[in-house]
Amino acid sequence: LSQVNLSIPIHLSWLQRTVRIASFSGDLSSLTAPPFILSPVSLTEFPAYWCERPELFSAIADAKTDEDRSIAVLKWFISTLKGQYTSRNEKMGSEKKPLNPILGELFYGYWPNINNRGQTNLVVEQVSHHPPITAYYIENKDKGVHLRGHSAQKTSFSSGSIIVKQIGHAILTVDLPSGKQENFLITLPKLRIDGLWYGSPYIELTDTSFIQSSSGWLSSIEYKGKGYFSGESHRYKAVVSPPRSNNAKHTFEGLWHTTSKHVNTGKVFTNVQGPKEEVTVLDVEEQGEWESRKVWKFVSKGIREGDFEVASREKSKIENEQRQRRRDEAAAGTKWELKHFDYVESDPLYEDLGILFKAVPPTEDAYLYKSNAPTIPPTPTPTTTAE
Ligand code: HCR
Repeated sequence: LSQVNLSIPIHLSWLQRTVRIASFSGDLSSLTAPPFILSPVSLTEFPAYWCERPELFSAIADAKTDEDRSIAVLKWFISTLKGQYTSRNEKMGSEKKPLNPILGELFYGYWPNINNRGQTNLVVEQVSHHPPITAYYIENKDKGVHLRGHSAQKTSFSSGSIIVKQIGHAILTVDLPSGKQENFLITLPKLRIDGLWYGSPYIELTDTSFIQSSSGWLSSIEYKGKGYFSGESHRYKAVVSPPRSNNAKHTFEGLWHTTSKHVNTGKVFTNVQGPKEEVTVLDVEEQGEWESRKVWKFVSKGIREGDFEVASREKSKIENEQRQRRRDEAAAGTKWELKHFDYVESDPLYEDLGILFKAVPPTEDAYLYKSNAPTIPPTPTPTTTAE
């Protein structure tokens, strides 16, 4: 995957085409990208970024008041941004085009219970291929915290950058000691992919995203990256306001990929410079045929080893098999059934919470988890010893 043998003209011709196609179709997943820009990882793995600091996810349950819970959710959310938006640059040198999941692709994983933080499980399913939509459910049952959401993207082009509007939202739910639940509607930031003309894409976040709690507390997060008034990469400012008030009680400011502070007290708020914890998954050989790393095994191997002929041949096999499946379904008059999620046209929690901060759009669809994932990690098969 090194970029050593790349000549500038290749970058330019591909990027010029990218830009033209992207601005027409709004779907980057349908682009045929040159090898140097390919990632060996499928988009179904991305929801794992939500929990690479599992102790911050579980700490949400330990907060004692509505106000503290809203701050704990904001702290966890800001601390996920580095993984979500800069980890390909860190691992592979620049942002890459992830593998475009097949319909029904699955990704299961977990973060083990260490230091009383409880175990957190992850279930991901590709619920649509065109447009690509990924649904996920992350749960720490021991602590009574879960997150459900879905993610799709709409792209456009502006002044040499690709603009990615994230479609979808997430709902985080905490079980309270009173037996009630508190819900948080999380909207997603807009992305700008810069660095295209240098053949070295990277992401900057733009605009504002929100976290609205059912308790009434609202966090508004403004992203002010490089090229904006701050001139510094990955800067944000978040204000947290009490119910029915436009006056911020807390302000947090800093860089989401390193550190930020609580402006009111000067204390450190987030610090993501330490190691994060990748999700644990079954060995690929033990995975089922629909599990992401099994599906893409040979394509990923080809990309990792720089054998793009193999990668492209294996990718075509998967795509042809998928086309045939869709033709068979059409001929039989059947429809692909989702395994772990039920589709709803309108998410009642999005509507109830969105109205409090005038969310745009006022209503959104959702994928509700069926609570039917396999045991993660699988219970070991009892071994019988011969007498
Ligand atoms: C836009 C993007 C695919 C979608 C990726 C998302 C939005 C997925 C949900 C995650 O929670 C957050 C996330 C982070 C990624 O950074 C983002 C990807 C960045 C690039 C990729 C394009 C489809 C590929 C563009 C190809 C070149 C120009 C890099």
